[in-house]
Amino acid sequence: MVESKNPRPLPVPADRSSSRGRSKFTSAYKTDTIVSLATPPGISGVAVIRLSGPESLPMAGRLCNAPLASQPRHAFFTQLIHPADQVIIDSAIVTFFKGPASYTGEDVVEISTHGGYVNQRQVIDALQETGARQAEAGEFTLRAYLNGKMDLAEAEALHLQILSMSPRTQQAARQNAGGRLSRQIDDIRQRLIRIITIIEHELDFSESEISPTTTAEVSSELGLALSALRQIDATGPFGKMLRDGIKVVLAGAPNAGKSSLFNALVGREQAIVTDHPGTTRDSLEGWINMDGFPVCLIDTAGLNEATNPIERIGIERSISAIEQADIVLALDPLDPGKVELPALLQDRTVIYLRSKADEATAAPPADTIDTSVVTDNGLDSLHTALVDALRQFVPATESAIVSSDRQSRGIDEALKQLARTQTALHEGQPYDLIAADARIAIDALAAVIGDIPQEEILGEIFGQFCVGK
Ligand SMILES: Nc1nc2c(ncn2[C@@H]2O[C@H](COP(=O)(O)OP(=O)(O)OP(=O)(O)O)[C@@H](O)[C@H]2O)c(=O)[nH]1
Ligand SMILES: [Mg+2]
Repeated sequence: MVESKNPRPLPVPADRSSSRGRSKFTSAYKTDTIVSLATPPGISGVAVIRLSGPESLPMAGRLCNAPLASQPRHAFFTQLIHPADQVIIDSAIVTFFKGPASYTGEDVVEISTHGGYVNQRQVIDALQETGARQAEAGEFTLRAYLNGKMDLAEAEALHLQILSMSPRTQQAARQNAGGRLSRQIDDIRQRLIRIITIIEHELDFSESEISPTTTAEVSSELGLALSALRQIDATGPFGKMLRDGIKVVLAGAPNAGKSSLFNALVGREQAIVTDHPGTTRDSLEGWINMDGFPVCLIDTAGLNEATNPIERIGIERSISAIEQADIVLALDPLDPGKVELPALLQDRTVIYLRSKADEATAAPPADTIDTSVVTDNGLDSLHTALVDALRQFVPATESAIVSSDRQSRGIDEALKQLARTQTALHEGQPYDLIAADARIAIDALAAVIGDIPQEEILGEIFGQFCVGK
């Protein structure tokens, strides 16, 4: 995956007076060898157990007699024998990765045993009896980060890649896990460092006189940095959609056929359908993969003048779901243009569907798609319209896609500082102040990549990983 970079300084707590969480990232690090199941627990063909740390090799060596050290990265077939009672636990394929050429940068041993609940547990228990400690969530990747095998943006992308439920999310995450976002951020950072160098060079010659050439050069570099960063920042909303799903909400009067269409789109009878108006009381979510996009489809209670309190709450929920929608499907068997959508929708995409088209007698109103779940008529056209609408969210830029809220916050902070730097430059403020603003932006970008590790941030990121990663 990532070529080995320099090890990082150990993280500092944001609040240096606090020792909360310190042991996890500092004192325990490198002094012990950790073990965990790297595959999901349960019935499976194979289970992979991973050991990382200075004692990995001797610990694994106590369970098997394969000459692991003689040939790193070689898969040895061996019996696993419990060191205490010499009972055979299982046969396994064991591979040794000599640090730093390993996932964590430390000595790593991977043991592939037969799957199931008992085998892997017995192997892990035996390794713990030899002194290995159960790894905490994300601890292998934390060590990889601390050993400079990947930066924070790459670690977050890797997490997203593992969690991704749609090909497009996986693709964006994989590119960032390979360092795409980090490289783009680093290019901008280098540009800002160049600005500071130009300024400092100028200040060496004159404390007061700044040549127009220098101002023009700084302004041009700053402009390029700003536009590159704005392009990355603009991918934030799409990145969020890839992570959280693109919300497509079905809206319309009671009995319009919303739940029937919801079921047709999710491919199962998830929502209750009856001919009784007001069947759906609560909003209901179903996930579908459409053209590689993760779509969160939401069925809602029919919009009408509610007469009882339960219905009223349901309708309030419908309105709130419609307001948060990325795309609205407005349904009505007569004229979907008449569906009363909340005023807040602004420029949101609304696709108008004349439902129950199999029962229609008149020609459809303009700009509506005729659909019927009885004949399946129009479902293809709806699919095409939806995919067109989804594709409009893909940013028209070559930029890497921001893959976490934390990254978005850091990029926003850097943008804010750079806008200040630009204003200061145009106002002709002293150059050392301009350089100081640019430095703050550089630090904000460094934090996105994680060059200045902070314990709380590491906890937030790696704590979300599964155990064994
Ligand atoms: N003929 C025909 N009937 C349909 C179609 N879609 C839904 N229906 C019927 O219309 C009635 C209401 O359907 P639902 O899907 O429950 O409608 P809804 O909009 O979810 O209704 P509420 O939950 O009450 O808001 C049911 O009897 C469905 O069988 C369709 O395409 N053609
Ligand atoms: Mg319904």
